[in-house]
Amino acid sequence: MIDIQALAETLDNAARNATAVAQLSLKHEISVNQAYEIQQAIVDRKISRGEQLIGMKMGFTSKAKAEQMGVRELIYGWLTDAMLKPENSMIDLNQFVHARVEPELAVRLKRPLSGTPSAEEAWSAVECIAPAMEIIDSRYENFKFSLADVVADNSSSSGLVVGPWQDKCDDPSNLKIVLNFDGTIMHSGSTADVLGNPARSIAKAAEMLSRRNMKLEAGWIVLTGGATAAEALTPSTRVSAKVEKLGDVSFNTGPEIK
Ligand code: OOG
Ligand code: MG
Repeated sequence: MIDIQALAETLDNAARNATAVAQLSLKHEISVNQAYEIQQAIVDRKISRGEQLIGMKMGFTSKAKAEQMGVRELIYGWLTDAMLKPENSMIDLNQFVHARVEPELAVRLKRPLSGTPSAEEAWSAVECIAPAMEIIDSRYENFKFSLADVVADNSSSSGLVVGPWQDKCDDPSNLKIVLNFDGTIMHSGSTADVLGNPARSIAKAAEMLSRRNMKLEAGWIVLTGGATAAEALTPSTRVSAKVEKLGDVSFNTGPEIK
């Protein structure tokens, strides 16, 4: 037997104190289902502190990410308003354990989505799209985890920065996407690297939520998943991502870390 609430508290406190903890799987046998219950309990704690749900993120939708982290299953995690950082803001790295950043396509939904939609159906529920970056921060030592560990840890969700929202294009399946640090390309790829088409990631998100009796809601943001490997954030760096046809999104990191 595992104590869902106690494990949620451990991970929630690790995030709040920016202090790494040991992987849960080293001491406990946790199923993926139980890991999603721990994840839910963490979000419930955030909501009881006044945070609001703004959407969700998909993870391991690209080969580059799956290979970097050694997890091949699709995962999801929750996004709250406290995680949304303004574009061009200065982000203090002291609030994280060992944050990384990855370039993603963000979408906002105009209507709910549930069941097992096709990629086309999923794309038709999208209102607008934006270039985005996700800041991920595993609460586990050395950024190492099993599938159940990372799911329990809200799939490493920590922050997101979203560029200008704009009308969706007809076909999001092959847009070049680049991550820059101080103008130097760190990683580049294509939206095609996200399950062949980021619309498929949205469809999968609906499907995964349906299995847990939930659905994607109108107005939610969905981060469709890192198109490239993630890069560790460094102090005093101008970080930006560019998505073909959609433009740039940027932020700066603060001058020093603990
Ligand atoms: C888990 C989160 C994966 C993505 O976009 O693939 C993810 C991690 O890499 O720590 O957000
Ligand atoms: Mg991501």
